Amino acid sequence: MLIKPPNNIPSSEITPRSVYVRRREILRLLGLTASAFIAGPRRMASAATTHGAKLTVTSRMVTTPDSPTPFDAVTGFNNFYEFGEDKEDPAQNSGPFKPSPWSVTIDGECAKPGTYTLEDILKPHSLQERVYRMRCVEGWSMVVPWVGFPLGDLLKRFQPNGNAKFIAFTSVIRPEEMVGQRRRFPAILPWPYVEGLRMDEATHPLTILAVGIYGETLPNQNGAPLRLVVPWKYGFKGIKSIVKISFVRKQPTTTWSREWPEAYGFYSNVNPNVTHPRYSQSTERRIGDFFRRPTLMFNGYADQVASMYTGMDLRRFY
Ligand SMILES: Nc1nc2c(c(=O)[nH]1)N[C@H]1C(S)=C(S)[C@@H](COP(=O)(O)O)O[C@H]1N2
Ligand SMILES: [Mo]
Repeated sequence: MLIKPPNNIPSSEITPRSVYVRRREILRLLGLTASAFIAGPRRMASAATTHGAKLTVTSRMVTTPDSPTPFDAVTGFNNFYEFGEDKEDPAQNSGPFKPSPWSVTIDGECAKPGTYTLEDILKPHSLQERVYRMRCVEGWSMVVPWVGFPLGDLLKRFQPNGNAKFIAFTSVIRPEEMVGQRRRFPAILPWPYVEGLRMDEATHPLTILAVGIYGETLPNQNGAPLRLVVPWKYGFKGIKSIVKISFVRKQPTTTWSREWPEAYGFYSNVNPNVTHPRYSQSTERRIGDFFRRPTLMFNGYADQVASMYTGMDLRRFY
């Protein structure tokens, strides 16, 4: 059971999340940025990530002329609150997590619901490399060479019916292996982490399930063994360590819109024109760069995805 503090504790006695977050922002603004961390010897030592098994990749799609963010940054600077709130926590704390064996439950509005082993989930799909720009709502961005396959190809196999309008995703709950899930009073987030996509977004050819980065199986901190990647949306839509994929009728709840609905909507499309109460969305800092660069509409993927949102007020449906 998740126990939250009663609402009548005076706010002076508890540290609101915004204060924790602000403290980290201040550190970052003081120059303790990811690039600074990664350049430092202490950081190098703690960021050393065990390499995964080599994956066989059959094709490659590069969607940006920018070079990929170095492996040590992609694996050393992460958000994965199940392993803690700070960017270096996932790399440091995810060692005890065991992504194998793994199974995924497919349920809801489809002809073939069931619980499948990861091997069964992956068997019919050939793996592709997809080099995507990624943009976190906090203002940093990366270029990541993912290895995966289109989510739409997987969804088809389970034969969704006409009621399947959205896909809901659920992450694993394993407090024994995930130190961030053991925190109480208050819990870091309500577990499990959940996300969702509209059916057309889920089946868009750019939307992939990833099993690797840099030609190797995913490190734990990046969402082993299976995570979502939707490059025109903010990073938090890319739910990690997925255990359930549900075909649903109604727009599902998502972790961050439940936490702070004014800041995080269901769509969460990268949009420099929609302001966020804490982080600027108009520019971003590519990890490894010194200067910020403008953030592009739909993270630069407008040509491929804008038509899905024709006629929608994207300030209202943020
Ligand atoms: N289960 C789970 N998935 C998650 C998160 C999380 O805390 N828990 N963080 C999200 C956020 S905020 C970001 S920016 C991306 C980061 O993915 P990366 O570490 O592979 O760059 O994962 C997303 N997926
Ligand atoms: Mo994020």
